Amino acid sequence: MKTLNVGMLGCGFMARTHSNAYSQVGHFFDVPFKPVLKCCYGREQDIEVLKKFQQRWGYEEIETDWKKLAARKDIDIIDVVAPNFLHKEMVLAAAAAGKMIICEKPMAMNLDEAEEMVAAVEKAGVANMVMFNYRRVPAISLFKQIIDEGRVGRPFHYRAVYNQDYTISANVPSGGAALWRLSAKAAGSGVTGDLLAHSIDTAEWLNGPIKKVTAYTEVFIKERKNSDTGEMEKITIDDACMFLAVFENGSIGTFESTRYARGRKNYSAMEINGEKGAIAFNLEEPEYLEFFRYSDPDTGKKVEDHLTGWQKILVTNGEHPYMSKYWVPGTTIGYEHTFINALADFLNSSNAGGTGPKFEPDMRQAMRTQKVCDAVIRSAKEGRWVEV
Ligand code: SOE
Repeated sequence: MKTLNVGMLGCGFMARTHSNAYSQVGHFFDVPFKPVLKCCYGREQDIEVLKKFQQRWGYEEIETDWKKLAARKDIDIIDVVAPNFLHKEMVLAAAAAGKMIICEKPMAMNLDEAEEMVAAVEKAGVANMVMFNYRRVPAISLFKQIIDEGRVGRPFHYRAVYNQDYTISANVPSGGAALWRLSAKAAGSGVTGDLLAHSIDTAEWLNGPIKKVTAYTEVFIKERKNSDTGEMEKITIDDACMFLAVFENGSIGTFESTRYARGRKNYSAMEINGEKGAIAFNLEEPEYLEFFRYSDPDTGKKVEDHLTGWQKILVTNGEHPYMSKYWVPGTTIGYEHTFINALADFLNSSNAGGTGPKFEPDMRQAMRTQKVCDAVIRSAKEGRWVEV
């Protein structure tokens, strides 16, 4: 089996999720590569964190200059898990060096950057993907399967919520290794790029392209202490964002995201309501999918009245997406498995030279989400509907 030498550009939270996926993928899936955790990158000032990360995950080497790592001849795949403002530069360098590329979401700070990245990977002809891991939650994959089987029929409504609560205190600083997500210079946008990007990716995957949006954003805490500089910094990213959407298929949607929803930690939920049925999911109970069957997709015959109601499906059977790769029916898997599933699909895909189907989303497809995010931010700024 071919080895796949991994160069990890980052050593924070997302680097942990991706490193775990490389370590685990061969335990559960047949993949044509044997990943080797070759080298991980971190900034010179984070050297102790980097060393600890290396030891914990078993990387052979460390590097404090990511450009050197991206150019190394013995590296096969570059994994971009650094703060958003570095994604473009890192992807461009990895593409120029002919590496396969995995990039965390949001792929870029804005659409212009995303376009440059797509041009670079396509010119270099390198396999690439953006890590929208939630598509690979088995219950969300089943959500898609049920829609594709025609069991929802004509869709009328789509709604998505992605809420957290970790920035409510004014004492939470911005910047630094952990909280760069609050700083516009490092993150580009707030909840729109960080959380709604997930909701938008899933929504367009399930319900097709969004045609136009109208948005409202809010910044609740206007200034925070930057932990890198020690100075107070003006907060300009969106702390909260709500938008209305019209889909190409004629259905209409609502999207809400905030980091000020007291009690909500990583609450991502979505629901679709159609003529023949409805489906609902929430990430706080990720092993369940709720399905409301109104009528048979083939005959159009309505379900008997006394049997009508929401069905809560425990998505752990071998016939459910991904589940045959894990344990036995009734036993659950978790957050980390969504990254393993995504990596397995990527390594087996035709993009990576495998025999499996084309991997989605690659950077070209993920650029759609960037386009919608940009339209949302523009709409909020200009107070009007924006076509995507
Ligand atoms: C933010 O807190 C965050 O870590 C996101 O950046 C991830 O994409 C999301 O999956 C979990 O929450």
